[in-house]
Amino acid sequence: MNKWFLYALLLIFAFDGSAQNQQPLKNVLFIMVDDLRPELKIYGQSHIKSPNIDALASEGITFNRAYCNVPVCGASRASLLSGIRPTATRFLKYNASIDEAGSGTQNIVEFFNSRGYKTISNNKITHLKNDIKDWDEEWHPKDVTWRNYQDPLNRTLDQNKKPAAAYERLEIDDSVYFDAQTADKTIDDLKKLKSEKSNFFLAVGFVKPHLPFTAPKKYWDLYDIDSIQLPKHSTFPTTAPAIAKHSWGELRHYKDIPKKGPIPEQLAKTLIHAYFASVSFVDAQIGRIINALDDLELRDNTIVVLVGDHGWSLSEHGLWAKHSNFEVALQVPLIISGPEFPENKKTNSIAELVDLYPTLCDLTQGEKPLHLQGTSLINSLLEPDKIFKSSALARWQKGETLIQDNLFYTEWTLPRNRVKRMLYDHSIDADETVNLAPLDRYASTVDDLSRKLKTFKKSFK
Ligand SMILES: [Ca+2]
Repeated sequence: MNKWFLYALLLIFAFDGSAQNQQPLKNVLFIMVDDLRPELKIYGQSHIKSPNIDALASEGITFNRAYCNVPVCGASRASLLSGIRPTATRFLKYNASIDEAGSGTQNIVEFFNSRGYKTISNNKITHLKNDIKDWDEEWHPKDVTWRNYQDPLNRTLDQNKKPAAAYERLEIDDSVYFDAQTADKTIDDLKKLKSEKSNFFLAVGFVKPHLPFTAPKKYWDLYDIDSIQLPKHSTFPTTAPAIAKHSWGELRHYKDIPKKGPIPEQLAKTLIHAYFASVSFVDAQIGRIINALDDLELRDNTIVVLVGDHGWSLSEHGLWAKHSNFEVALQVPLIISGPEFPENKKTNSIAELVDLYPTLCDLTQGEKPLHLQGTSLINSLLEPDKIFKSSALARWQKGETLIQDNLFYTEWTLPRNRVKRMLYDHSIDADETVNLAPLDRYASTVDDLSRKLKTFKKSFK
């Protein structure tokens, strides 16, 4: 069938529910990777070795500009899965619950259940276990603690609630770690789903490269630590407001990480090495699942989504971990591959994680629930060379970031009506090193962005 004819059909199905009985429904394999920043070859960074993610990108559309709506695990996932944006009173913390979406919302699992799909969650999709009660099946690998250390000392420390290592490099089989077990379970599911002929929404949550960076040694060996460089700008911008800074307590919790001040250079390089190894480990597991999908001949009827829950600082701005309004904490990798989309394409049109739910409604020919606050990305999938969306809105605690084309504007409204602001123009300063907000010549730009931010906020409740 002619490719353009297929695109036209997909558009008709997307906007005309009456067509839904005329074509088999698409399955969805939804892969979420915890704390995966878009430091991947496909994003122009060459030192990460992720051949399986690269291959998936070559079979679909890569979003060069995808952003989370809140840079912390639980809140980001609850927002994505409910299709509702975070506000000052909703989706604030790592352990946010989808129940904060309030009544009258149909979460994405209910959406797929109502349409006869089999819905399965393998490991970390919601941050809290059983936060969504609607899955046909929710599965988690088992260990004494969630950190899943294998080194005996780390295990003992962790079980006694004492800080253990931030990374682990053991000559050990992949299968001892949760992510390999999650891939095993997912491959078994695909086989069953194929034989049952069920339509499925199969959600797979990998937990690396979240801390601690535990990856078998063979993945560390893919990298030469001497070739690992610290980011060009590893200090906090002197022009940025202090409120933009945080003390990255998430990393400092671990053994041998300084409780105050910067991380010594060699340790910083080791942590970056460990993060890379963890990404390569997860990449291998993703490859196993995609291979199974191909081997089972399910690919022609399955949409594959690969996404991270938020970004991560590896010492950019002198910061580590998530929890900030800098782009490095907000940007996520996003790849969508489906039988009817162009292959090996990238789009510069903006995407937000809150857009995924309406996108999956369109891609599976379902009517979008009225409560959804994002916008379907279907146009970007069909015509990746065009810009359909040029803004995004994210928040971290009291800081709200409006991304408008190349401008990244953050505003904090504090007690006694004090306002702190931060502005970066990515066309001249992609690393966000000089805060332009205090400069007179940017006063009208700041006013304009501040107005747009307030208008954007008024567009949803
Ligand atoms: Ca996360």
